[in-house]
Amino acid sequence: MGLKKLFKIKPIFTLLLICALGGSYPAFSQASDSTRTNSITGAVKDSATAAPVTPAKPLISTDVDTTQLSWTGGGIEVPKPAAETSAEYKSAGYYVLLFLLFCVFLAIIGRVLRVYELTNGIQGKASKINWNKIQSILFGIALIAGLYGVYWSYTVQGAMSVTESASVHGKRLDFMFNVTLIITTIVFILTHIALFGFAFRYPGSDKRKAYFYPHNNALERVWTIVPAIVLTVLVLLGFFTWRSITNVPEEEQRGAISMEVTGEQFKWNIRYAGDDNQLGVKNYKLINANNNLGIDFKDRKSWDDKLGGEIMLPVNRPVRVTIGSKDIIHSFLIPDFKVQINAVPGMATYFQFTPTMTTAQMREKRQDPAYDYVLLCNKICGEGHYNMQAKVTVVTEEEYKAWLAKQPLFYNDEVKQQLRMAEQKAAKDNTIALNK
Ligand SMILES: [Cu+2]
Repeated sequence: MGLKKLFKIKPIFTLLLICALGGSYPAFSQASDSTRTNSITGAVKDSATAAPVTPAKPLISTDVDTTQLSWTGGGIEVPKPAAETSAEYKSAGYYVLLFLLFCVFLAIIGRVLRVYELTNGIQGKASKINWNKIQSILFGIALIAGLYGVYWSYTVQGAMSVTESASVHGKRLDFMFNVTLIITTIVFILTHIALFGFAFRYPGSDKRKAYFYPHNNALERVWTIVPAIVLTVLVLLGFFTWRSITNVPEEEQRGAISMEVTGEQFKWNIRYAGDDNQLGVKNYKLINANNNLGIDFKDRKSWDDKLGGEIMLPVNRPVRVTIGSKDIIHSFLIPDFKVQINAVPGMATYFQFTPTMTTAQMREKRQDPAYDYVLLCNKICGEGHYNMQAKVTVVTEEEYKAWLAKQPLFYNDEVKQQLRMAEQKAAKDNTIALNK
């Protein structure tokens, strides 16, 4: 297609764009209105006063009457209230259209100014607009706005996303994170001041000629060697920190409280090792309705193993978690302790850590009386992934002991009876076989 033809279809394109944007917006507002009236609070504020209109088909499905549902956060079959997610929702298409419209708007301004300049040229007047100056000012504005944006995101969003760790090794990770953040922030700010600052300070001018400076060995050496040293330090720091977290000496392993967490779609099964601090062996072939984990009860170590409905840990005591999975890969994540490792079917992974703050202390520190540590799955593992979590509570040693004493054994009377029956049946089969 020739360029001239392309220019002819431009106005048509603009018109279509505006129509598409205008056309899509009422549908969005309708969708957010209907979700608001359908929300669990049942508040009918805005639409009650509005004139009754035939609703346009909302882009977001609100077929589920959420007034009839109670959101318990429990089972996966309960749909999430639409109001929580979609009241402010606009699709990516909406923003793309908005961006294109903004570009068209800028192009129109550019054209108008061009016409103004051409008219001036025809009338023999010199151009009054100094584009170089305008661009340099825009660079200056971009620098200040950008630096303010960095400051804002560090102070507002940084405070939300980076929290102080409540475990021993977590403090080391925090230190590493801070060192990296400080170094990269300094480099980021200096290079951007140079980049935008020079463009602002030295705009193009007829009176000045750029100095051609192709090479400087000393400079090359500085900006190669300095980053190489800094990166080496960061990588080695990471390497030794990771080793210290994952390679725990054997006597320290034995001194830690032993427990096991097994992931499955979509929950965590928690097993405490009991008085002997040793977990009984498991075999996936033994998994049945009564033996969810496939514990081998022939192994005496399993007799005192305890079932935990949640994770309860004593403060300042190392705990060694054996992590596994019954079906697919999950990921064991406790954000406050900076603990994360994959839960892999068919192999055990381990994480040893020491909590340093009880739940009560953390609540006080955060000034949030309802705050709880939580174990999450950090691998998107299916439709119920979002709900694959378990409460983690850190208490004093005495409280922990009292709690553990109350937890039920895996090796309970029912299991014992079933094992006895299985044994009797096997003996009977054996005698029948011998008599034949
Ligand atoms: Cu999962």
